Amino acid sequence: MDQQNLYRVAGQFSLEGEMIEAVPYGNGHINDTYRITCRTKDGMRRYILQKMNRNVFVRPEELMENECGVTEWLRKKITEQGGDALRETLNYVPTHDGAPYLKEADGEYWRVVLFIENASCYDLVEKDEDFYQSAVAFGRFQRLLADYPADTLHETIPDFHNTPDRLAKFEAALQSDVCGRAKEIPEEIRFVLERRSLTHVLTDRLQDGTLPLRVTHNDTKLNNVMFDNESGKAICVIDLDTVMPGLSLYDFGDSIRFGASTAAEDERDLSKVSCSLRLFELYGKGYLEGCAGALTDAELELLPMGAIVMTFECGIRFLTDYLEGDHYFKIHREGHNLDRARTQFRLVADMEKKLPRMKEIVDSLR
Ligand code: ADP
Ligand code: GN1
Ligand code: MG
Repeated sequence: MDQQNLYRVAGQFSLEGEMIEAVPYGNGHINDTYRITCRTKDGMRRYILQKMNRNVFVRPEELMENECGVTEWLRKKITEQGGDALRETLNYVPTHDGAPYLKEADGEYWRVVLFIENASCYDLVEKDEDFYQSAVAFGRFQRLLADYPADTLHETIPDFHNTPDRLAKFEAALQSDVCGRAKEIPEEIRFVLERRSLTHVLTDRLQDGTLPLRVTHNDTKLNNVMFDNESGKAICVIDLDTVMPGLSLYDFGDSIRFGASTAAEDERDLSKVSCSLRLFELYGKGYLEGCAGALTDAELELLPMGAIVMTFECGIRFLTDYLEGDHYFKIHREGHNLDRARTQFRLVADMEKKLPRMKEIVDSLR
């Protein structure tokens, strides 16, 4: 997107001051994100401008209805508890017409949020303490939304964490093999098919009522939380596109998948990839604290399985996208989704070995 167009789009929102810069920003896999800088009378004002991914979110109006509802709720609770709602949740900036998002003539949808200043986002755990802080933040996020009217939330991506459905989609992609890539990846295919039964572990327990449905974030990777540069505390959970009814195990599991890995999600040297039990324990401790006693015995028991299933599911999704020609996740190199799938499967295999130890750790935290 060229600068002129970015300026034109951003100019339709109620920004303060004169726009002086628009640059691509962040490492998200889904939306097109830009940082906008404006010069004001007394300094600078920055914003995040995002083009919502229409391929992923087919009903952006519903997406924004969810996000406005959830952030309004959070703003109220944060303020009541003496927090700073301008930094501790997302704040949407309206268009000049007072709308929370912009629909362009070409059918694209855009939104603007206040840039959270003096805060950072991490793609890898640099300090153990950060991972612990992110756990407290995601646990607290869930607690703040515990009494949110879940029936008002739209399902922004149907079957998002329906792992058996993810497997079915993988099998369909394998069958069609539109890019002729299946022949290159026999080992990865075998890895998935050998573990079919794993996909049911959480959904079966949801269906039989063992696990409670909650309002969850559903995309709890480390770079979806912002840390205050001064206090080091995780202050704001971002990327609210997938806030929907779900399982606490989705949130816990996805955080472990991304943050407790000893390597990046797209690391090519698989010998570097493993699940750190130290980070698993740290996250578990923070998450239980953040949830403040809300988790049931059944949820606690299944936390380690949650990590395995979510990692497996994510690997299946990356591999499906690879087979289908990389049209879901943004890629930055040839074979990027395959590399990502391989790290996830390496993690699954490692977690399977470490499962008894992971269970002991959770028991020690209860
Ligand atoms: P995606 O769905 O593509 O992951 P995100 O909403 O997570 O998009 O945004 C991508 C990145 O942009 C984040 O990882 C973060 O680095 C940055 N970002 C998003 N919102 C803000 C914000 N309000 N303030 C500062 N940085 C932000
Ligand atoms: C995507 O949007 P982002 O980059 O935070 C994806 C997650 C995956 C993740 C893998 C809406 O997250 O589900 O787990 O990539 N988000 C969506 O890194 O599909
Ligand atoms: Mg994100």
